[in-house]
Amino acid sequence: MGQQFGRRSWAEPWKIKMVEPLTMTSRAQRERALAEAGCNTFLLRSDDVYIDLLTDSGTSAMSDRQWAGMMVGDESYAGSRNFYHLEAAIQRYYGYRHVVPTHQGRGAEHLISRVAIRPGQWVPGNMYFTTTRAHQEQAGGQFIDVIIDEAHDPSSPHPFKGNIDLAKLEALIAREGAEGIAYVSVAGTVNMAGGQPVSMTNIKAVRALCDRHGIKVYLDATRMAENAFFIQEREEGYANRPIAEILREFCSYTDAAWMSAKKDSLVNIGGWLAVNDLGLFEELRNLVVLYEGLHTYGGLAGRDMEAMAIGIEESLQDDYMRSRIGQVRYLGELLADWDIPIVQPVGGHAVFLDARAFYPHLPQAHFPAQVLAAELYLDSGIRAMERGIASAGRDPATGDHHYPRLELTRLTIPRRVYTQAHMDVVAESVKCVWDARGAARGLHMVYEPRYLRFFQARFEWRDRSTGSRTGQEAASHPHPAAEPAPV
Ligand code: PM9
Repeated sequence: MGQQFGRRSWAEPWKIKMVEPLTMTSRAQRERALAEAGCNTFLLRSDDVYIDLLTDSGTSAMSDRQWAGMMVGDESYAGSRNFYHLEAAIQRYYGYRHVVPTHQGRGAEHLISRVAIRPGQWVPGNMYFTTTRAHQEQAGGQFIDVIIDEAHDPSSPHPFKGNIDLAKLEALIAREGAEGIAYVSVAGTVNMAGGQPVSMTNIKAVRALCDRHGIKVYLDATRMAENAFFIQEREEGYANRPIAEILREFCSYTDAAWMSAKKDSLVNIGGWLAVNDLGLFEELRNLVVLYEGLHTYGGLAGRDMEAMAIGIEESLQDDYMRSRIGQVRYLGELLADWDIPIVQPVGGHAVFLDARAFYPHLPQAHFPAQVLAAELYLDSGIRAMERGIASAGRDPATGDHHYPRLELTRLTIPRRVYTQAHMDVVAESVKCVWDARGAARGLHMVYEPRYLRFFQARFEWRDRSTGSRTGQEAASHPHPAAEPAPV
């Protein structure tokens, strides 16, 4: 008790009004379900999942205010009042002048990539993201990673592992010229690095460098509210500034943003593009009608836009964000206390397990992070996601696998959904899988889709003693490397 004196814990600044039962399954049921899913957690039915940490995307619990907002949806085809509420919220909190709604983040990525990239141009960014890079490549661009080296090291304690390495960016500009660069693609926080933030100092320096060369800076704002929390916590001069103010200042150093509102903004569906340049806006507003819907709904119902407008405001409350990050950190600290290898520092939306450190006996081509997600599901019905070689896909030029330095399994925490007790259960299951790590065997891919393969790929277990594919599996499924998918 003495040790507890003076302690002040955080707690969620809300209480629970409605509950949704979870499904408990037996080990035998999970073995069957995982086999049917080709050992890919994306292919599991959610009814076979106990605690769902696949993603924080579209999985938030909405507030009573958001649900009330759903009831005042204006479903007019054109000029819905909910669009104007959304537009006003984005202008107020993110600070951009013009807004184009889209059905979700990748809808926005598609449009901005088509409009802003000329074939052959480079798109430097602070680590790739799967859908972002896919759209940049589809538009003829070539993504190039200019994040600081520390981001690729799971144990580096750097407080802003999402930062852009200015020397790398400058070298690229010197080599290719400003004309060869479509724009600088900055994401805050950086998903694939472990939800790691970008500092205000860094974005200001990127802005200054790009201004010298006349290059645009575009922001993936998907988890920028969480990024703003880390600036408040870690960067000098920001401790007493509200998250909302920090967010707006950060955005002010960028020319445009795209958003998957399914994350920060606490909604189940939605996205947007926001830009300052009128000419760019007109191009985007024209293109949206071809792919998403009219420029005042962009593939969304009026009620979705209303929930998003309210969610934006709720996502920027300081006490909410403290509990949001606090919950993720709580899980990370439980695991770190047991010396389980995770990406440090713990990021904004997830705890990332270091699958290389779990399974040093498995080569990366045997999909260790996929193995870890499968083992965790088998142990307890908890669903995680692979963020390693399967997610990284193939080089479109050579057809070879990308071999990312980070081979991670993501325990993604939905917002306002699970309790601290759920986090305890998750940590205990990870500990069981950690204790049994020596017995894990690898996987091989038996079906590889052309685009974003991690979503729908199928795997089979390798032979336990030799690590090789079994004769029957090898005969019925050609090795994927023999037939590179033309991404
Ligand atoms: N992120 C995630 O689970 C959902 C799909 S990929 C597994 O992390 C960023 C930084 C994202 C993101 C989606 C998108 C695309 C863009 N940028 O899913 O299309 O993390 O709304 O957004 C996912 P949409």
